[in-house]
Amino acid sequence: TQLTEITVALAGNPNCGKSSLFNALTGSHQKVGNFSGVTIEKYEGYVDFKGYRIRFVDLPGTYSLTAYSPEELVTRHYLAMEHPDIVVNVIEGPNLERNLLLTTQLMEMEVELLVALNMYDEVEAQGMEIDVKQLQQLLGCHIIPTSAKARQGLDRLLDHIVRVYSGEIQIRKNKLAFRPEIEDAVKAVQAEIRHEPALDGRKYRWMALKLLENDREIYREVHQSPVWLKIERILQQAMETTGKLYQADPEILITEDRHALIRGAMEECVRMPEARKRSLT
Ligand code: GDP
Ligand code: K
Repeated sequence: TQLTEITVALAGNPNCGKSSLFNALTGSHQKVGNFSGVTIEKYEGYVDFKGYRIRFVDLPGTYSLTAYSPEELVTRHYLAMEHPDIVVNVIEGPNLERNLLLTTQLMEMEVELLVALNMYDEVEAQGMEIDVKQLQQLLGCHIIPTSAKARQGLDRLLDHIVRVYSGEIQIRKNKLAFRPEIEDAVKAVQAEIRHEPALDGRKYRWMALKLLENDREIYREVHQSPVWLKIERILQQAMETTGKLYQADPEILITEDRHALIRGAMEECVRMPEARKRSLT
């Protein structure tokens, strides 16, 4: 019998335990190739689970999704163009705060997101307390504590992948909302991108956001299109508005708003052990 296939991309910071998790999940069913056009290795593997063949693609480790490194470009290109069914964001639990920067950017890409809160054994060993339920609410995605090393949480992760794919479980998706002046500009640019037939089916909101961040790769894609003149005017206008109100460009404010969400999440959902609190001050 033919199994239904689910394609799952693994995304995470370097050293979050992504390849350990990939190995633990796929065992011997692996092959290695290259991402198209670059020398970055592409590990793929699968596991059969509850009547599905779950195919994993291990994306390069990245801290962010800007256009500044080949790893980041490969990762976001894969997410924007290959449309995996689900993205599992592997997070290094003990370094939650730093890892959440990538999470916010995956939220912006509006992918079907699951979080594997990895190295949960270390989280517990350090006495760090994470309110997983509350964090789920804030991020708008399911979070499954895992330990790739101790092979814990793996079946639960696979089970969530199947249930999210089949629509059995859903969670209100949180669009990361930026301050109103940014949101207004995003909406205006997004509407222009939508009018461009050459960009049909693309992630309009994400591209708009990237243009506000002066992303050179998305700029290269859009600047020769007939809608560019209008977009350029909107971007100019946004710069003037935020300059007056905040003495800063949209690019800076977008970064600030991401960090504000992360700070809020850390304050609401995480209690550090006394020893680590002391070492941070
Ligand atoms: P990658 O760079 O994200 O692929 O990370 P690796 O899979 O290479 O893991 C980085 C390090 O973390 C290795 O030393 C792993 O053995 C270790 N590691 C991975 N997962 C876990 C885990 O769940 N718990 C603990 N304690 N260590 C882990
Ligand atoms: K590695």
